[in-house]
Amino acid sequence: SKPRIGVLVMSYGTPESLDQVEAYYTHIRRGHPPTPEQLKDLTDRYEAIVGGFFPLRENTNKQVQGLEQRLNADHPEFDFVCYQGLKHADPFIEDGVEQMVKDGIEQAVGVVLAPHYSIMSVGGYIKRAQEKAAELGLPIQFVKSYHLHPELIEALSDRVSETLKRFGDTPKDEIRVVFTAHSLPERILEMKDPYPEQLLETSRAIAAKTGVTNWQFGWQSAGQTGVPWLGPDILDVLEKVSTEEQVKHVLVCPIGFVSDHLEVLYDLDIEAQKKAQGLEIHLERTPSLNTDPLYMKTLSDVVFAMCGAQ
Ligand code: FEC
Repeated sequence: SKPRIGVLVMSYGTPESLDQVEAYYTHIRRGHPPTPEQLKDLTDRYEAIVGGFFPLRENTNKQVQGLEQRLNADHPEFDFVCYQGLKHADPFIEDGVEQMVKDGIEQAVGVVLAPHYSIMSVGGYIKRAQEKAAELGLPIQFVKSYHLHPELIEALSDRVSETLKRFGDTPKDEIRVVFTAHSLPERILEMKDPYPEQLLETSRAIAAKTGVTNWQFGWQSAGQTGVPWLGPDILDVLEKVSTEEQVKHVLVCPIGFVSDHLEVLYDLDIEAQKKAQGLEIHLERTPSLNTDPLYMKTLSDVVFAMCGAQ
């Protein structure tokens, strides 16, 4: 029979229903329950987004299925079985590892549905999976980042080029392209974290491939934790380019995210859109990757590359 390889596909996770938002939020806050105001604020944001309350769950399910199909089609000499492991919701990362062991998996690869490595993001997923796998004696290798994979750059560049067409006759150099990703606390800079530089590398690669010269990077979705987070925030970017440079057209491309979820559907499509309207900016956003075949190919490649590593 063919060698069987377990693939732990890790992603952020989302609540399954509105009454689970509190438990989810408490988990994100490392066991500290939110105040009633914080909980209401988050619940309101979930209620405001289109495409159902928790599109991330369905999108992640589809990505995991898509990756499994793609891996088995690309490498028929192996039997790939994908398992989900979520950071803040059921099934948790540890559950996914445990399930692999229960199913008799003896060789595994872990990958995160986020292209850029930070010790605070992808590093956290890997640490938890590694610890559980070590406890259960499962050999596992990890993909750390894939932010310059040619198929990923192609998929994102296609989206930028396509979405630029929504600005009609506006000359390309009058449209400011803003690449964004989730902000993190500023202390990652002291840790020499690769996250900011990897994000700039992705941005430069897309700009080069699409011939976009009028671009910049901006952060989004910073938390309110009482410590400084990386900036400038996208809302401040909009304000600044409007008042200081009279920019009237902005295309946001959230390169740090691969799926439709709260941070895209609320933070960009509702919050940033409202800010742009107030400034009379025409704002568009590139569509999320979701199960784009080029993204599935990217994941299949980087997972397969780690199979030889053990
Ligand atoms: O659609 C959904 O249900 C979930 C959307 C979602 C994604 C996501 C991705 C990232 N986060 C990252 C870092 C942090 C840090 C904190 C933090 C807090 C939240 C809260 C919600 C939330 N995040 Fe998230 N994140 C998503 C959702 N995130 C909700 C809590 C309320 C709020 O602050 O808005 C701060 C934790 C703390 O309080 O100490 C840090 C990073 C990513 C991108 C990489 C990845 O996907 O893992 C980094 C999707």
